[in-house]
Amino acid sequence: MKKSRAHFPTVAPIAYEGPGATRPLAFRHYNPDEVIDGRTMAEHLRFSIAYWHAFRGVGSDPFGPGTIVRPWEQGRDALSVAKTRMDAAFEFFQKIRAPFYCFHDRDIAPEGRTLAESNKNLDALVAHAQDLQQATGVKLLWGTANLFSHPRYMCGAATNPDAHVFAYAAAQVKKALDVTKQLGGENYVFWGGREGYETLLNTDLKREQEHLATFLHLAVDYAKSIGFTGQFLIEPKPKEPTKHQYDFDVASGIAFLRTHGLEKHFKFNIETNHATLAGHSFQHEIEVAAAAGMLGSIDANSGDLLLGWDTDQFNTDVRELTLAMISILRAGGLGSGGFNFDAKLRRPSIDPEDLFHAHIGGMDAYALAFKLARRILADGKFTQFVQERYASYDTGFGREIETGRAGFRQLEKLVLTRLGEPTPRSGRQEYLENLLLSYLHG
Ligand code: XLS
Ligand code: NI
Ligand code: NI
Repeated sequence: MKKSRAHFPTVAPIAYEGPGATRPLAFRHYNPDEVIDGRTMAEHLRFSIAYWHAFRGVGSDPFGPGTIVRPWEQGRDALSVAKTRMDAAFEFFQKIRAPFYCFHDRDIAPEGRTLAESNKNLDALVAHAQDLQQATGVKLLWGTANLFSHPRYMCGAATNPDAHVFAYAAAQVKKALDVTKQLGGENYVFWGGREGYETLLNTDLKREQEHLATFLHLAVDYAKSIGFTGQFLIEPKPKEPTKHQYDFDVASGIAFLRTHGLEKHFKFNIETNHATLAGHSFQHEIEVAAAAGMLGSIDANSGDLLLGWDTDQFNTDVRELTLAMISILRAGGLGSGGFNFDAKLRRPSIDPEDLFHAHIGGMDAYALAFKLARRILADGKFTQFVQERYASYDTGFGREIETGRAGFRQLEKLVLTRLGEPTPRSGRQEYLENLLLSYLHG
């Protein structure tokens, strides 16, 4: 493969310089090579770059066009631009020290006039990606299909009232699964795109939900038939683009999967900004998934609590991330998942260097949170507090309640004859918040 010219000539690979670093283009907390418990930090954190934001985002919003102009986007032939863009992307992945990336089919290759032409374009770019993955060692965390941008999907893909659109989406996901397997993708994500509705005046909700379940079953069957062993992930989001998205949050996702016999095949890809749009904290969504043994991967970003849409910002809130990390580590980690920066630059951040600052901040914040969470869990103070809070269920009648051996009659008798009125105990929330503060800020 011919060596391409540097697309980020002013930026050297980002080095770890420690908390005292003075250069802005350096890591203060993320040291990819540092070994912790027999694994490097790169292996623990499995950071991934989102192709769509980092390399297809141009800074457009509903009030104006793009502001970000990259030199590699200049050129007439869409396929060769796509290849040069991919060269730039892999140079970035390497320089930012990210071991993984993620993409939608249409992020990496232009859509053609027919499905056959789109597939051909995709094949050309997948071959290029294969070469670049091999040359750099960067791997594919997950693949997915864009079933929401093209006008054909304006009323949904799997939940479209037109079976023709369902068939088209099926064909597109079939191909996306093929290429994800070809590139060694470790997971495959289903984000519900436009799977939801605006008004029940034109919508058969029950039928649409059944169609969505059928679609997911077909995907499971197809993946099995080609020997794709990556983890399937549902990425819940409560609203945007549609008013009522069917995968509202993790809890409704679990109910949906169980209702349709899909729970064995799926875990969750939890996105911070989607959690807060659903009125939940990031940690809540992680904990709900973990409780069901369905914690899969993270789309690392942040919303703005003053805004009601998916602002997809880089997250530097170490407190929020530390709490999330505590739940993730307690659940045993993300397995084949990772932390994918589904986050974009603000519209006026137009310099290539901004892309580096953005990801350095996101990675450092997560790395710091990882270290803090490990310390907090190793000390065990919170764990011990919670254990003691529930200790009455460890023995006696509490144990009988948990093991299903105590009934209402027996419990009534117990209260009437022996227990009487319970003694209230403080939840000590403020004490615990101060304890957390002492870990975060000494
Ligand atoms: C959109 C989603 C999307 C998924 C992948 O809000 O976050 O980017 O992660 O389709
Ligand atoms: Ni996402
Ligand atoms: Ni999102």
